Amino acid sequence: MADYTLYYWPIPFRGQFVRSVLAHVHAEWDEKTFEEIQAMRCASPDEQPVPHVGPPVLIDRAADVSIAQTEAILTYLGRKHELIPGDLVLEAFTHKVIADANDVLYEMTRYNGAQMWSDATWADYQPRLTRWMQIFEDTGRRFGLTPESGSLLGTAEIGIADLTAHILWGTMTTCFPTLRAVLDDNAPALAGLSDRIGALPDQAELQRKSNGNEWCSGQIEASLREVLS
Ligand SMILES: N[C@@H](CCC(=O)N[C@@H](CS)C(=O)NCC(=O)O)C(=O)O
Repeated sequence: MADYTLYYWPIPFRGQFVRSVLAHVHAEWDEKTFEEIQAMRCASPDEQPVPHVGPPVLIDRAADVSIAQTEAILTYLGRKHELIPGDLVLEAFTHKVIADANDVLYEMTRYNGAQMWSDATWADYQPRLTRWMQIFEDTGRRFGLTPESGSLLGTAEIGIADLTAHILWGTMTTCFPTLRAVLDDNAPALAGLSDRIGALPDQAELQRKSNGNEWCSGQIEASLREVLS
């Protein structure tokens, strides 16, 4: 029996943050089919293993517990597998990094696909996107991160904050290669960290298994590709 079961669409986006941690701790997990995810998403809350609106949902089989919301799942895995520093401030910073990442996803998908990108709105957004990159960069720099070495929060080992930063920026710039130069210009230490994590065998294997260059899928991804072309 697998250690975990993940309900998430067969794309990276929010699910990849969870997969990245599972791969990092060498957990075994299985993933539900599109139809199974859809059925659970549409079930009435009192019939769901954990009441939720959208995936990811993670089931920890041994503990017989189901968790929804990306941040809650990452926190759970982080605590369970000792990937969140015990220090109160660094723990708070870990939550901040996850929340920042979720804000970036929300903005990049124009509020979970509620609106589509146009050339004008994409151009208007550029200062804010580069500011997000600089926010991650400056967070790392304050904890000693350089393009060649270090971690986002200055920990000796890679933790949830590092994996989150890597999946956010590394996956995004792999799926949309024209954004890589923007990342290099605005956040070279962050880019270096993401590359180092991406080169780890488990993370490289996860990336290889990804569904081509798809990121968030659907009309919003098409609209992103349009403005980036
Ligand atoms: N805040 C939630 C957002 C969950 C969410 O929006 N999931 C998307 C996929 S990334 C979904 O399929 N939502 C279906 C829906 O909102 O009906 C989280 O971070 O997990």
